[in-house]
Amino acid sequence: MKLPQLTFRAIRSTAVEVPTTYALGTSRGVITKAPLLLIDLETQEGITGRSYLWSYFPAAAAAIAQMLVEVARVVDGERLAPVELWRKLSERFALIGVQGVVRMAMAGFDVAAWDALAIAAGWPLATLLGSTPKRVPAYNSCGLGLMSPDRLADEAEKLLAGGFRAVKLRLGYPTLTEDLIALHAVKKRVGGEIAVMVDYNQALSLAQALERGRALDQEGIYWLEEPIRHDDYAGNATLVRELKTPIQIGENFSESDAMAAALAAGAADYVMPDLERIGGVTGWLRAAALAATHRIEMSSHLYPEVSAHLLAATPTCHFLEYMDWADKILAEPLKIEDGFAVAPQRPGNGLAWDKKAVEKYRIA
Ligand code: SMN
Ligand code: MG
Repeated sequence: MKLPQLTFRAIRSTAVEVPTTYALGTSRGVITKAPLLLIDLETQEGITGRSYLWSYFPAAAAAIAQMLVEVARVVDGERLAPVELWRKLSERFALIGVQGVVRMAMAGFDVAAWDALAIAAGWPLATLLGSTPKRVPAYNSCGLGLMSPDRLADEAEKLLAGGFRAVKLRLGYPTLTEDLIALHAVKKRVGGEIAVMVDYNQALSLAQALERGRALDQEGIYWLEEPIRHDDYAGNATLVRELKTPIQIGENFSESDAMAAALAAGAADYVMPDLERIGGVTGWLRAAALAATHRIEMSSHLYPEVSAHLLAATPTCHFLEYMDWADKILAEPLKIEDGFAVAPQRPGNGLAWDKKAVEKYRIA
């Protein structure tokens, strides 16, 4: 078989704002709508690769779209070789810095480029990466924001539909007592067989995290996510040493360099890189190699559709974070079977837009 040779032609992006099924109250604000930038990468050979980026707020989608215009200028007419183009883009953007919207745009480009290559090869992305689409354990992360104990319990029960065996609860109430009330409400309703992860979104000081963490050590939670500033590696290493509960960080790793520094500092028991921050598929593969070398279990953050392929090719695959934010604009949303995510067998990463829905939710 002839290997796919593709040449970059153009990139198009469309911003949509999709209402979320569940409001997600984190310690850092409430999410009720997901602004997504949908990316179509066209090649001269007529194959289109796709990706989407969660842009946090609508104005950022416009900024990323502008950066994609710059990305397209740099890779104009180039052979679609994502690793090589990541290097080229990193060099070109070294002065502004491969951070923030610059890195997000690069990641969106990279994911779409890998998709185009997999489609041209006629293989699912997981297969192109040397694995095969397979069942990946998933936890339902769609809801369980900060709210009253009754509503938490009801929502936790709903989130188990689809056979999920694990859910994630957001904590960071003003007091430890309120954190424990929320946790107990969820655990009582879902029962002891269901794993409960908890996420503080960096709300605590180190002293608070030690105090609340010691209390949570008695509660049998599955992991304690981002209790303190994500980049305080010394502080996180203290928590790893002092607490029984595994410390989970990684959604804020900026490229695999940040993950290497965190692991060198002993700042995590588990890691969960985010596709748009770690550097797309190219960045994910570097992070996966690092996690394998450190024998540390690796989960995903958001982007469940592409992450299902990537985790299938991750030696220390742990959990997929399931979020349904993109379901409303996808022709074929990711399937969950008995609590496992199953990457589709069709060529590419499986992303295709529901054109009618895209028009409905379009903001730019
Ligand atoms: C989170 C981060 C960003 C958006 C929504 C939720 C949270 C998670 O930290 O890990 O799911
Ligand atoms: Mg988190």
